[in-house]
Amino acid sequence: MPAPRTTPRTVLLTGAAGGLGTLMRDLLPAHGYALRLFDVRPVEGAPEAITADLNDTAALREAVDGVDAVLHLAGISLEAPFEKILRSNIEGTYRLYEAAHEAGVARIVSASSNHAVGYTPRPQGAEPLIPVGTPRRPDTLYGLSKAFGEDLAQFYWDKYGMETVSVRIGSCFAEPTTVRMLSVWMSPADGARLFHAALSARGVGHTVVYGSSANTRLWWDLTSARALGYEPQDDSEPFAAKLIAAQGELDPDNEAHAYLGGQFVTDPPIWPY
Ligand code: NAI
Ligand code: 15L
Repeated sequence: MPAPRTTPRTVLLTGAAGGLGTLMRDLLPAHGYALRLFDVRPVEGAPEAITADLNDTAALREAVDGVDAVLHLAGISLEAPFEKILRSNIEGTYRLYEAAHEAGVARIVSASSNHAVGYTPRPQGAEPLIPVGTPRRPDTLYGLSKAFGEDLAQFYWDKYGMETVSVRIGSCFAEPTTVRMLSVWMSPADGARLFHAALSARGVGHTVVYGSSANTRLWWDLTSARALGYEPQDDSEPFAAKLIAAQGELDPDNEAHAYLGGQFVTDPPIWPY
């Protein structure tokens, strides 16, 4: 467990009622952060949380007032009708950036997704890992909104000098549940380590990183994440034998196994990924 800083930094956590938000509420305080919580849904066990939509500018102004940084996890987290994606992920993220900029917040750590590059063929055999600079190839309207989020972040850095680390998260759940996830899994503890690194590294400008553990079967390059000081401690490999016995190895001839985005490339996307 990392030593807490002497003075916790106050961080606004959007999406605090969600799966990842709930995990980070448990894990980030040990890294020295005091969290202010925000979500359109009530946050269980936290009556002090701000319950509001990302498009509620007055609520956003209150939320960002006095915080050192924002960890932006709120949004539609799967494929959905465009109107919903537009409202939460595109307009909502824009309004958050505007409020943060007006309040002089120095940095946002923003949940992008592997689905911003989901149509990138996964590396096979000895092929090189996918770099962060690979052309964006969204696999869904959802992935398209994450590509927008990355461009928004670049724009606020270039125009206003407000920093962002865009984290293209793989699959951050307690355990990997599919063979694909053996490659893209990020353990919750590594997620907290990565968000901590992204919140505390100096001079990030706009940096894009992949978010995953040090998986034996990793598909992408963690160099830019490690450059922030991220040192992943976990590997999905202990889960491999059981998952492969149940589901079989990935089949390169199966479309849903051939790209980074897994089943998100199918139309419609189907669970499990
Ligand atoms: P989730 O769906 O469990 O949580 C998202 C939260 O955002 C929900 O509590 C929801 O109420 C809130 N929200 C949605 N629209 C909102 C709005 N307009 N205003 C305020 N709050 C709103 O998703 P999860 O898994 O916790 O993911 C968190 C973030 O990380 C999402 O942005 C997702 O796209 C991203 N991500 C997550 C991955 C994962 O493995 N969990 C992988 C890649 C990206
Ligand atoms: C995501 O972007 C989703 O938010 C999450 O629920 C998972 O589906 C993850 O990607 C994944 O690729 O497994």
